[in-house]
Amino acid sequence: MADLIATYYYRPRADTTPEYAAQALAEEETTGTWTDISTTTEYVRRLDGVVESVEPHGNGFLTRIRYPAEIFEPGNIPQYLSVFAGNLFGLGRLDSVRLLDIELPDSLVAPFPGPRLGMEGVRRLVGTTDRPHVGTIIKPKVGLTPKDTAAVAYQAAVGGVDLIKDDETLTDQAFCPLADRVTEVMGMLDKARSETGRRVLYAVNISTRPDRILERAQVALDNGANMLMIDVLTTGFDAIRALAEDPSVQVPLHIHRTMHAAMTRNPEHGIAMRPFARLVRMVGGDQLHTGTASGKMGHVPVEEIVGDNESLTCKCYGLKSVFPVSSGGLHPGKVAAEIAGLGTNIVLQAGGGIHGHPDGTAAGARAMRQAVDAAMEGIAAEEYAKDHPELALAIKKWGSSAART
Ligand code: CAP
Ligand code: MG
Repeated sequence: MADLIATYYYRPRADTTPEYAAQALAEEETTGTWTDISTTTEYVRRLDGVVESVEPHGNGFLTRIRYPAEIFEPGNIPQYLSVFAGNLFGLGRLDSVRLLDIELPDSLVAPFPGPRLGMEGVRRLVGTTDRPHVGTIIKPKVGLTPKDTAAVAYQAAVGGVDLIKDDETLTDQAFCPLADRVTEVMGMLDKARSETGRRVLYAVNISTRPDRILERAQVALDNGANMLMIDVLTTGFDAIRALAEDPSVQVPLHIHRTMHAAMTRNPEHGIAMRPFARLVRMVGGDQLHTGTASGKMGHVPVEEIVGDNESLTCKCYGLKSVFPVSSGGLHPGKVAAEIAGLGTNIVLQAGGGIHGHPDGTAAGARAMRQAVDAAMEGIAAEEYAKDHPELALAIKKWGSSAART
């Protein structure tokens, strides 16, 4: 397949047939416009978008549009997005339209680096083979000093997390300068490692203007960072690419997707997570948030998240896998539901679900690890909690159910 196929769900305007609407979409994104024009010379026709199919689906229709590969500038993601995720969302002929997925030809993926470490590389760094990783987010989201941030990180590390991350709104504010934060946190993680023997990754949020992302990454790395975090939708796909392609950046990249729900949440209109997941894998993210089976932002069906995660881990384009991250409203009582829904190749992250534990952060981390151990051994959490007090206290506070938060 040499061309790019995009799949859309859509509802045509009342006065428009589904076929006409699909054709209007294909023309708008390739060689046409709202009316016929006299300037389209015959040789341009090779770039026409083609409606491959239209079929009823739910309240509307599905269409697959073939975009000739030649219309794309290889390696230029802003231009790719302008084609398959551009003007079409505003077309009046469609009452609603949602980009569901993109199938790219090898020629349009080849220019991209893909993940440097990938899921397998992150597992090797931490020393795991098949269990889910447990992560936490420093909470409160913003406000702590570097030293207090490090103190929270230390408690999470000795409690057993594999990963600690900044929250999506913490970057390099005056109340917690990035360089100081990295120095303090890494110092405390070294202390934890001397006591536990375990390496814990700390994803420092370096999100900033793309032309300064490498400079900020260097500041983090110079202060000992062993992982970098980028908010992909607010920072840009090519900021990740710049890091993945730079030989001085040899640490894994944790990709947060804040702002995604403005596009992914509405099942009738917007952009599903899957196209974003495919682009993040291409530009080199090693881990990516894709949602929870049972958490607080549960607006996407679990089977859709499973498919999104498969787009991160499938053997395709010769790219390494990306570690899917399940995060948002999770706590130890939800671990079994997450694993049942999303499997074990997952990073289970809990912020409030660790720092809100009645006995504090370290106990919250222990409770998460105990919940993972229970699920991996096929033992119900309530049963396992009978001789694991930290898990018992978490279940007493938050319960243990698959019901979304
Ligand atoms: C979770 C979180 C994450 C969201 C991201 C938050 O904290 O730190 O950013 O989960 O959502 O700020 O809400 P809690 P997604 O564990 O305390 O909920 O992964 O869907 O992008
Ligand atoms: Mg957050």
